[in-house]
Amino acid sequence: MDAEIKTELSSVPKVKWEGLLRTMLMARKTEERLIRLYHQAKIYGGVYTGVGQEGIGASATSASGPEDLFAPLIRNITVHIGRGETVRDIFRQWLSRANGPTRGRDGNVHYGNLKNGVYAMISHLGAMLPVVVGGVMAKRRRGLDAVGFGFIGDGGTSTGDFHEAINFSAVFNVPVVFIVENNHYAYSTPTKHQYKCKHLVDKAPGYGIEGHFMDGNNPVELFLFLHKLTADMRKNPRTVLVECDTLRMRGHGEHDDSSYVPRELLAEYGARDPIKVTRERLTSEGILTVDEIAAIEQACLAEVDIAYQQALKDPPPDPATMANGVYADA
Ligand SMILES: Cc1ncc(C[n+]2csc(CCOP(=O)(O)OP(=O)(O)O)c2C)c(N)n1
Repeated sequence: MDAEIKTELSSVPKVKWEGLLRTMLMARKTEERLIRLYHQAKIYGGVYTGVGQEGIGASATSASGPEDLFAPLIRNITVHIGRGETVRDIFRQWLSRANGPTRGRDGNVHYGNLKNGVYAMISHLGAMLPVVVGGVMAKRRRGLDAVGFGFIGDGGTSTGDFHEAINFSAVFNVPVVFIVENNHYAYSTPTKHQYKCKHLVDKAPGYGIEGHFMDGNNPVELFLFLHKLTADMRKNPRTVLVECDTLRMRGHGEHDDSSYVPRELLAEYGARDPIKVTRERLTSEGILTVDEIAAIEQACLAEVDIAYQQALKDPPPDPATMANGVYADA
């Protein structure tokens, strides 16, 4: 590792590194519990996780500022956690509780929290990208220092909405980072059937913007990069495409055994698990000790345990309120 990066690492406050690790660990522990709940038939609908991809959302939220806006997708639980959502509310959402973010209504992944600058996603891939571009424009017109983070998968880049959003954003120099999480498969469709270019980031010059290809499983480097990039985008507003290479370590959802993903590929990326990579790097650099990391992990596990026990006890929505919020009040 070169001296320049070493200086950068130690120039970041320790609390930031703790936050990056905590977001990933909290996400992993929460999703491990959600997977179990799914197999116990306690979840209504599917369970879609970001296991193996935690470094991307965690790096982006760690690099973000208070006015920033996020459009996460199904694999970005780290965005919710990194922007301040409680795991108690996340479990309430997945268990369809009346006191959860969507009050036990709508799909379990369709939640957000505007107080945290996180839009609730809808399922149509690409559809949230123009929303985050418009949200950032609106905030900046009010003089607020907002940068946007729009998440999309390799498959989602084939949608018309992706093209329209990135082109519009580029033309108007809206400071939005389009983060492509390239996890090699769109459900069972491999990337060779998705696009013809070598890397998706090769599309950036066609939009007249800069593009960066990053290792999505190296959160330390990704955080440092996004931190620097977004600081610069605040001064010099522009749209940037960042492709993060990663792999989905579970099925598309828990109903899917992902037998179409070669086991060697899973082993290769499993050996570069983002949490493992971060742990090793932060300890070898002397930023955090093994004991400090163990304490963070224990605290996450305890919080997840309390949160899910609480959510299990919380009430489901009252059927009498079924039509509430569907029609405008007279
Ligand atoms: C516009 C649109 N087309 C199809 C779907 C159905 N669909 C849901 S997830 C998915 C695969 C998405 O793959 P990718 O964008 O690579 O994201 P990943 O699931 O790998 O994170 C598809 C085709 C959808 N939700 N929206």
